[in-house]
Amino acid sequence: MATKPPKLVPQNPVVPVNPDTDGTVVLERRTQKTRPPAMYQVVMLNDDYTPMEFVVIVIQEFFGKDLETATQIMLKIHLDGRGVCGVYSRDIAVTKVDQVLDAANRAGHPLQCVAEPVGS
Ligand code: TYC
Repeated sequence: MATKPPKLVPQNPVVPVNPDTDGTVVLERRTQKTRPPAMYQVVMLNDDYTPMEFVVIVIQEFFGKDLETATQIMLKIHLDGRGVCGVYSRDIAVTKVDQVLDAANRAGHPLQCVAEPVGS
């Protein structure tokens, strides 16, 4: 008759107990887990060909500015080479850029704009 191998009895792992804490575990509460979403500015770039009137209309249409504010932003871009049209969460900013580029392409103007993280 074959002899059975001895049964293996599962053992609890041996964890050394820190005598200072007597095995007590302290869970720390996290004070802040989430950060507000990064914000992106939609920056419009100057060029020599897009009519000023078209830029003013685009800024009013897609960035919700009134005529005076849109004109000021357009002139700033014209003089400085670039200007911020608005600040949004990333998805909204990317959508604004798409809308502007689409409108410019349809009208045959080379107008460019980009979304960039605020503070970069
Ligand atoms: N510089 C253009 C012109 O003189 C006007 C312009 C302004 C073009 C702003 C692009 O983002 C722009 N007609």
